[in-house]
Amino acid sequence: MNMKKFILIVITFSYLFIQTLYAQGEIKLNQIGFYPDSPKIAVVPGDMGGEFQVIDVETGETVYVSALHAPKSWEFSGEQVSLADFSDLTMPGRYRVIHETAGSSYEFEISDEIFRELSKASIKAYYFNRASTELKEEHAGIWARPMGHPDNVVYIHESAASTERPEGTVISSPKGWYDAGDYNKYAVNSGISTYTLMAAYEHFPEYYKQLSLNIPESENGKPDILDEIRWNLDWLLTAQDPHDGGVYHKVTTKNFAGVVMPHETTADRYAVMKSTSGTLNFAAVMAVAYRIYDSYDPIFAAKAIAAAKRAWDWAVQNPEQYYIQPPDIQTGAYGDRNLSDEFDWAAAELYITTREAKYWNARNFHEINVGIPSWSYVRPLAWVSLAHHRDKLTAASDIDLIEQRIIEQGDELLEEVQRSAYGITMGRYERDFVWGSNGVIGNHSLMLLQAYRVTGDETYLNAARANLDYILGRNATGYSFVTGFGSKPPMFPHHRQSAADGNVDPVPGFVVGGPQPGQQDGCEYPSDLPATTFLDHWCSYSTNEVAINWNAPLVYLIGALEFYSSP
Ligand SMILES: [Ca+2]
Ligand SMILES: [Ca+2]
Ligand SMILES: [Ca+2]
Repeated sequence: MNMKKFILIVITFSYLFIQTLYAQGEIKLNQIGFYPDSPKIAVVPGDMGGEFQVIDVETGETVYVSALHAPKSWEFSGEQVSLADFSDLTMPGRYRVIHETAGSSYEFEISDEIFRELSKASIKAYYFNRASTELKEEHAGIWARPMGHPDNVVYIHESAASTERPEGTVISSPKGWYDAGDYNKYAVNSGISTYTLMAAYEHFPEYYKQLSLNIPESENGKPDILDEIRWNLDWLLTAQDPHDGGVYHKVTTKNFAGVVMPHETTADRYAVMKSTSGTLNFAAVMAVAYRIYDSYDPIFAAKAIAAAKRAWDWAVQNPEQYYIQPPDIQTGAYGDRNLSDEFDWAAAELYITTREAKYWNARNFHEINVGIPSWSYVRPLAWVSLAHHRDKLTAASDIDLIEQRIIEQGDELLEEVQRSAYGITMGRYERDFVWGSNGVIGNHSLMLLQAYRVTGDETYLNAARANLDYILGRNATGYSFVTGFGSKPPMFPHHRQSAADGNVDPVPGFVVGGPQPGQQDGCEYPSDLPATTFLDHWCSYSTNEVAINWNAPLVYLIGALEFYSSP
């Protein structure tokens, strides 16, 4: 036996020894890894104390040893945990964290561009959810599928009937993204989702201009993220009634489809009720679209801003047309009885784009706070856009106010990071562990990143990085919550295509809803606690569904980290 072979065998054995001695995944960390210069934290369960080691998995050598932090308890998972901080380890490579009593983490990597593939996949998830098109193998690989929902025949529902478009009128409303695990299209949830992707581009255009997603538009010379967003904007434009500017709340079947592929559903599709909430979301998004698309497609951009103004005018005329689910429609309602935040957001975007003081003056920005964005609470998005454009606004606005609001929100979130046993923001607000909790932490991160952008203080950036660590494995469930990424990703998301396609691996790049104690689906859960009530099962639509509004802040977060961490 030559020496080389001998060494290889020794390495293999020591590696296998490490693998068998320590249960993998007991120590929780980001299962993809870390940038060389970013903080690196693992969470060790229990209160055993002592030292932890970082092992190079190729050589089997211990490359870092340090003491665990003092244990803290985390009420959301009913655990005591200690943080293991190995931020000083900056050498690129593949590693594992071990502790002699607690066990081992999964393997992870330290590298530049560590989240580049995840960044692409999180955007490409939208491509996989495109309505009205075939997904070809050259773009979709094993997830190729025939076209579903052409939506060139959509009936005006009784609730949406008008003089010009009586009940049963046929309109064409193709394209758009399927909202979630289901196959319907909702103006309200499209609002925050499409906005957040556009904000990612608006804030980091240099990063996205070079990011190729291998989608059908990859060779057209325009940024692929803009091509992907456009697929939904094209649909959204068709959801506006050209006769009055009001926007249909949704394009939907009457009931949810079974567990079938898109092309296997044939139920009629309806445009349902114009709503103030849908119309204001539309106004905000189309106002942003003008800014994003004007240099690539000025004709489209002009159409978008004109549509935004008409939508705003309709909403001002119809300020309380709250969505009411008609008795024969069973799909998602996205009902919202407080539209002051939608008015604030649409006003802010129209003001930024048009520079007309009347939009700023339509609302009282000095009297409103920030908060965390969600589909029903979009006021923070106004502050995000105002902060990005603050140096170019007219005298009508107030730069100091905008910066102050963003920093206050960032500081509120940092307080929780310092208190938290897991070193993250989850738990700051009573409703953090709610349906779509992974969207919540994504939106916490979005707001932290705005505070970083305003101040340059890396404490905010590092808190956002910690939140991504949570999504990718540094959490009490031990899962990486993104399909296709990490050592223990969800395999059975509540996503009809993934469940019906015959592939073992689910469609990649989707973050699942995440833990929350509601158990609205009646599945059998291993826990009742907020941070551990999670089930990787089709049954669990309350913790394991996917949705366009949960992926969007993840896209933003990863893109921002890749942008700021470029060497
Ligand atoms: Ca392109
Ligand atoms: Ca609202
Ligand atoms: Ca499958």
